[in-house]
Amino acid sequence: MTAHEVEQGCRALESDCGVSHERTMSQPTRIAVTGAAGQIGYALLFRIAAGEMLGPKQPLVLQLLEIPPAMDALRGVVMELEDCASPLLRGVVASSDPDEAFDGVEFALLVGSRPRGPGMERNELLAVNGEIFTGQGSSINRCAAKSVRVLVVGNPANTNCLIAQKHAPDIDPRQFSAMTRLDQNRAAAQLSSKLGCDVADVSGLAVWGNHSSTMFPDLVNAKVAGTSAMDLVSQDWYEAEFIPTIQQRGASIIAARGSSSAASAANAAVAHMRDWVQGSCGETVSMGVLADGSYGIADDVIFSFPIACKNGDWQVISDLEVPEFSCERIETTRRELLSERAAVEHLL
Ligand code: NAX
Repeated sequence: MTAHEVEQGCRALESDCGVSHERTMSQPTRIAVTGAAGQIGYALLFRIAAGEMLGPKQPLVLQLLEIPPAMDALRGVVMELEDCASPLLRGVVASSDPDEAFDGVEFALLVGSRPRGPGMERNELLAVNGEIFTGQGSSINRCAAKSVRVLVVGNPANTNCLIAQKHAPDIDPRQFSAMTRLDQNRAAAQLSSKLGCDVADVSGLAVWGNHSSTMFPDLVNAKVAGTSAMDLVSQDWYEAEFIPTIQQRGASIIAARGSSSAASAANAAVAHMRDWVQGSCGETVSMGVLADGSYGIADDVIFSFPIACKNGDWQVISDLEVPEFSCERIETTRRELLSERAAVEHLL
């Protein structure tokens, strides 16, 4: 374990990060991961089992959901988890029954979804995946702990999250989130590479809107070692290179690797949950959450905002600068989310 990882784990014991104390450190926490035999699942499960999400003192039970044709592959993953002999891992449940996988879980990472097939229209993809997330939302409502925190990774993540949330009426909507942390990490890495600075020097950087090619990575409120990022880069680079690079990064990885990002997605999922539970210690993080009227976005959509996490909860960071240029891009991604919402209206 690196010094950084030890430090992250130890954050669970520090009060100034606003740590949630609702979990007792000796009782295993149940964590559901769907699509557990997939690429992201393979990069994610071992990191959770090693304590990178909930800290090095929190025992856990992994409850893994897959579809029946993938149960053999999942059996292999379970054997590998066993072979890690992780002292924190107190049990693994592998199931194709959502009610069994979500039973009593305090965390649910919804990774599994149907990939877009050849010739499949976006609306078809929304509908096919929508059905998965209606069922999983209902199952979470029936079977998970009422305090469950949900992260949707499977695409289209924002709208899948909205569907799951609508089917879990007994769970506080604030406990549902969609992942845009990978986009934020990509943006921080591109900025640090452009400026030749450490990625740790970048702060205040967030991604607004949908996890799609309309997302808006916002440099106006970002700082690099305390200096405004916009004082260090040109508007031209920001508009013509930075924003399109982040918006197209997923596609660039598919083109180069032949399959979509997996390790970096798993890394982002761990960071998203870790910061939500342990606090973001004053840092800005991007999370897709149910729009609450912040920055004038009051639609019933899951929208990524600049967020601060404290005491096991999150708040949209208010009073950020949103100039006309940013407003236009936020409006574009908002409209896309509304059109996705309209396409799945019958599932809500
Ligand atoms: P894989 O195709 O490798 O794995 C998906 C797994 O989900 C498969 O094993 C499949 O059997 C399983 N699955 C399908 N339907 C299921 C269901 N109803 N219940 C349980 N399991 C089910 O995809 P992978 O590379 O792991 O990506 C998973 C999802 O993450 C995709 O939708 C992908 O587009 C999305 N991503 C989201 C990102 C984000 O930032 N939000 C970034 C990475 C990734 O593109």
